[in-house]
Amino acid sequence: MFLWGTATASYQIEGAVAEDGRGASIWDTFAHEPGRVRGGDTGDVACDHYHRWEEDVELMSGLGVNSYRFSIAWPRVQPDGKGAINQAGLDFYDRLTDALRERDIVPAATLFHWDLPQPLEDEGGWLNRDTAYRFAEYAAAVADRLADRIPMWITLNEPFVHMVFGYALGAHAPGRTLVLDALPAAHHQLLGHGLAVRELRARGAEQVLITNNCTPVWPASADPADLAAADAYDILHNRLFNDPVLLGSYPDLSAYGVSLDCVRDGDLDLIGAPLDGIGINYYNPTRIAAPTGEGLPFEDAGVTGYPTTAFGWPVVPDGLRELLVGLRARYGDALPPVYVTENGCSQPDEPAPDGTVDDQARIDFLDGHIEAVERARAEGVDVRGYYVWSLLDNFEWAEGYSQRFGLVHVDFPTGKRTPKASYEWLRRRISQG
Ligand code: GCO
Repeated sequence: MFLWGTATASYQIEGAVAEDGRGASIWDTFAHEPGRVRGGDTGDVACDHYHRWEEDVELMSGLGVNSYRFSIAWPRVQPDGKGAINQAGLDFYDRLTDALRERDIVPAATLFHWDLPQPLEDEGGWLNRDTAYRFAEYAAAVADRLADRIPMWITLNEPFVHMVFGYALGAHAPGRTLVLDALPAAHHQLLGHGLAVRELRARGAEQVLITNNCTPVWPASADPADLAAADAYDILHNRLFNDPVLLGSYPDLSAYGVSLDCVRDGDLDLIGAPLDGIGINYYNPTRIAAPTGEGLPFEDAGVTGYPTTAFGWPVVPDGLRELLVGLRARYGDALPPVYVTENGCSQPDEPAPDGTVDDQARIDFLDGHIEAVERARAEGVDVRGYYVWSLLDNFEWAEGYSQRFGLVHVDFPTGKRTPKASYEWLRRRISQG
């Protein structure tokens, strides 16, 4: 059964950050630090999904999706990131899971979508190898409660983005600016993935995946220096996270003067444990040139000549086909079934005087990318699902509420939901199969 879904994440939609025993996450800390988030926005209330979840499930039911990808907030389950389990925190996901199943919507739960419990960050976060073991304990506690009713588990969301924005550049929580010294955060997240796979399997989890953010990498020219820079970026963005989970080995980093000294014997056997699928998040291709200064072995050359989203991201639907076909070419039989676990666009969506939201640009975006998935499937790539980012306009990390990705408009002061034109378009498109 092909899965048509929408995707969200706990800190971006839930709100209720101090309710029912939830502890602080690194995003609670980060968002409350002046200057970190556009407009001083925080996820304190967000879409108030924690209280309005039944309405949101009804919206999904009306959309006709047969799956919903959400994330479980670690700080709701373990406020300290370890030790005692907060049952009230698990109760919320229990209720949500049962409501989804009653409507024949397959729950797809992401265990970590960047809201690390602050006490773990206080001990080094993902720079600390112990965090990987705390993550496995958390995964076990959640699976004890929900593995019998959630068939699809995604351990991590985009470890690349979390490492780069959170630990290398500082644009996201926890706001570290370690540049290449952030690489241990990549390995420890992946180690946590491998340890969690073992715990999930031991509890009968039906499907276990990881979600990686991937991008086709285009060299700025055929100049050897640009080709080499594009290879370097492909290794950092894509292969550093796909190779270990699909091949059980890291790409060769020696040419770049870096090494993953934190890797220990046996780690890659754990990380390379077979998966039932891989989640791929796609937004746009990346064009890379040779560096003009010191530092990183590549430079973003920008993708021009395409329409752009409100975020300024180029809209290149065929990039998704290229990415999917490229993954199959690189990994062959090592590539498990693929789920596009995020694809969407931000647009300047505001309701017209009559209350409607005409987001034709999003309709065009989705139409083009769904067609790209169909072309990839016709070329033999085993794609089994497509999830739109996102069901609701939500907290877009450092951009706060300034970027609207939803199929449903959210008036944040009131929480009022308004399905956009793209909601109705997608409902019809899903009904066509
Ligand atoms: C990501 C995250 C989402 C984002 C979305 C738009 O891919 O960065 O998974 O949380 O909100 O992708 O940037």
